[in-house]
Parts: sequence; structure tokens; C-alpha cells
Amino acid sequence: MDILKQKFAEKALALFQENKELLKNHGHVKLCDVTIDQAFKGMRDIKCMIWEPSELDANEGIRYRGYSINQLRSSLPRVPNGKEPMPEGLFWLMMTGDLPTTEEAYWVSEEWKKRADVPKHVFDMLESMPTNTHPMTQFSMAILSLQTDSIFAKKYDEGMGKDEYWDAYYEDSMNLIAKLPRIAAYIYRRSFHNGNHIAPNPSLDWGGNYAHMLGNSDDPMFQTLMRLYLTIHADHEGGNASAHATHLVGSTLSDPYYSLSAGINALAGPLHGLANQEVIKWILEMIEELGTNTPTNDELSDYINRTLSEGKVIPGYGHAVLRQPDPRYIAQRHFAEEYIKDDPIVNIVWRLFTIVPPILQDLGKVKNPWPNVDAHSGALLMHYGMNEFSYYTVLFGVSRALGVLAAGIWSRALGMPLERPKSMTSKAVKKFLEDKAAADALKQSS
Ligand code: HAX
Repeated sequence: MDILKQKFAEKALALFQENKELLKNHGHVKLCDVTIDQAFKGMRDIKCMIWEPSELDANEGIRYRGYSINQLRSSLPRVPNGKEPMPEGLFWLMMTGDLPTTEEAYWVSEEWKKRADVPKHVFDMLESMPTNTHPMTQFSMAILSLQTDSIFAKKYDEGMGKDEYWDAYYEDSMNLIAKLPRIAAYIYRRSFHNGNHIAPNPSLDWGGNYAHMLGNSDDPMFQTLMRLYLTIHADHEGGNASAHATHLVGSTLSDPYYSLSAGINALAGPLHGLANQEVIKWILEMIEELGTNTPTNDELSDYINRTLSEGKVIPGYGHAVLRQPDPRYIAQRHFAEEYIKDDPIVNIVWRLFTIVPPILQDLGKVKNPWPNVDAHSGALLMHYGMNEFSYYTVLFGVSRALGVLAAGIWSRALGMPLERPKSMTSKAVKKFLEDKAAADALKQSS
């Protein structure tokens, strides 16, 4: 058994036993009530899912196994002379709950290198699609096409027992994560660089090699940015759409390929991961419309108000859970403050931070007027020459795979059942209210 699997098995078995006791003694205790508002308006704040790798606080932001983004930036292992964490170390942390040593992070890196070869039929499938197919469509289909190699599906077919699920899920997840940079870079090069592909560099780590294969920048800082990017986008607890979609599909015992492909499809929505492309598209359209990349504050305000008056959202602002500026935005801003000087798009992003929130606040309905992770990422990518904004969400997806697949392995190890919440019709809600009113009236009269 490999060292990560060994450590995971110990932790998972212990938690499985603890949870058994917890459910025996406290399973009937209510975590929260559900209001009609919550049922109609996207199930906000309903505590009804167990997710081990990370937890989101409305004010503090995301914590991976208790560690904030800032703490991770200073304590996760790095490559020699590296300035940002290795995502491999974050995966170890999400899987085990313990910060890895440098050797352990490198073990993950080496393991993923061994598993990184992509079968030819995946490239053939991609080549059968028009090059202008949205990169997220290509990404999702490439992940799905790898399903031919699913160990989980094969073993299930052969009759594996429930206690073996997590092991097969682990093997598939490790194989899948290992292949994602190659697949994602292939999609980038075929879509935007005439299929002029760049071979992997086996001396590089997972994030560094992805940056190398993208090939949009010779600046070594792009590899550094990619390590940061792949770390901060990895997980955002279980309720967000990409995580929840992966979790839901996994709960049917669909294998990791089906599950991640579903999660990627959810990430492709403009209210979720696609917001990173929308932000840059919106800023570039503004620059074109105003004829300047140094707009005045009044010009920025007018443009924001015009967007709102057309019934559109301001991309990169707002959040379903967060109620403060997103620490993932702040981390990217710190990166830019340290390494990027006088970039016009970065400067616009920073100025929007002061101009957008009061305008959103004045609408009187927006619960969080602050920027989220997507408000900043595109400006950094543009700075390093990646102008093809329709690709941005694929980068997000490569990172998000780490969290949702780690959570999937945990779900199988903890014996999580099929997810199946209850739905109601609008008519049934009205009937429920009528019955309740009648019962209340009867109580009062007696
Ligand atoms: N611009 C304009 N209006 C906004 C807004 C924004 N950025 N954010 C919220 N609102 C509006 C909502 O559309 C809603 O309006 P209606 O009542 O007329 O429908 C109202 O304010 C209340 O919404 P909310 O409760 O504050 O926010 P929700 O939980 O419903 O939605 C969203 C959260 C992230 C979807 C929302 O803030 C939004 O659309 N933001 C812009 C898109 C975006 O940046 N998405 C990325 C989010 C982070 C993420 O998942 N990254 O992957």
C-alpha cells in the first residue's frame, strides 16, 4: 500500500468508527430547520452534507483542514526557491488532515508523474471536435472519455465489496488528477496555438509542468502563479455547485470520471467558475467602449451602472456564502502587488475594488458586495500573456479536481449513501401552509 493510501486508510477507518458512534448516539439531533425561503431560493445555509477537506466561514473565507489561505501560503512545501505552495502538498493535507513534509509533497508529485500518460483515444476524441468548441466542453468530454480506464467501474462490475470502494476511487482519482494538466494544456494549444503542442517536462512538478505545457509565457513567475492558482481554487467546501455536482453523481457510485465531468459542467456556469472569463470579457469590452485602459472613476461608475441597468450582474462580485472580500482574491492581489508593476488591467481590477461595492450596496438587495476569487484571476493570466479568456475556467477545473476528488475518496471511505433530498411542488407548499393555518386556528380556539 502506498504511503498516502496507508495514512488515509488509518485516518478514514478511525473516522468511520467515530461517525458510527456519533450517529448511534446523536443521529436524531437537529442541525437546522429549513424555511420556505431556503427551499425556493437555492437551499442557502441548509446543513445537510458532510465534506471533509475544507470548510467555509462567511467572514473568514475558506479553511482547508483548518488552515487559511494565508497559512497555507507560508506552511505548505514549495519547490526549491519556490515562492508559492505546491498543490501536491495541499492534496496530501486534504486527504490526511496533516500538513505534509516536503518529502511527502514530492512523493505525490512523483506518483502523479508515473500516472500522467494520457491514452491516445482521448486526443483522438478531442481532435474530432471543432477547435472553436468551448474549452470547458472539451475538458469535460476529455475527462469522460478517460472513463474507459476506470478501476472503480471495473471492480464494481466484478463485485467488489463496500469496504473496497474507497481504494478503487483513490486509484481512479490519482490517475485522473495526474493526467489533467496534459489534457488541459492540449486543449489550450489545439484551441489557440494551431495544435502546436509542448511536450511535458518530467523534471517539473505538477503545477510547474502545466504552466510549461501551456507555453504562453517564458517568465518563470508564470509557474509560480500557476502553483498559487492551483492551490487557492482547489476546494470551497461541499455546497458550491461544482463540488456538490461531483458529490451527488459520486453518491450513485458513478466512478470519479463521471463525477468530475459533472462537476466541471457545473463549474462552466457564469454564476460559478465561468465568472473568471466573464470578468475579463467585461473589462475588455469596457476598455474598448471607453477607448482607454485608464478610465476615470466616473467612467468606471457609469459603466458599472450601465451593466446593472441592462439587467446583468457585475461578474466577480458577490457570493452565496462569503460576506467579506474573498481571501482568494486577496492572495492574488498580494501576488500582484509583489511581482507585477503597473499593469493596466491589474490596476483596473484594483480600482473596481473601491468602486463596485458601494454601487452594489446601494441596490439594497446584494448580500455580499465584495469581490470573489474570479474578480482577480484573469488580470494575472492576462499579464503573463494568456489572453484567451474562454480558457480560464479550465484552469479553475484542473484545480477544483483536487478538492472534489479528495472529498469523493472520503465519501466512499465513510460509506456515504446515495444522496436523495426531498422536493415539493409549489402547490404542496401552499397546501402545507393552509393545513398549518387551520391547525393553528384550531389550537387557538380550543
Ligand atoms: N451584480 C449584480 N447583482 C448581484 C450581484 C452582482 N455581482 N450579486 C448578487 N446580485 C443580486 C442577485 O442577482 C439577486 O438579485 P435578484 O433578487 O433580483 O435575483 C440579489 O442580488 C440577491 O443575491 P444574493 O443573495 O446576494 O446572491 P446569491 O447568493 O443569490 O448569488 C452569486 C451569488 C455569486 C451567484 C451572485 O453574487 C452573482 O451573480 N455574482 C456575479 C457572478 C459571479 O461572480 N459568480 C462567481 C461566484 C464565485 C464562484 O462561484 N466562483 O466560481
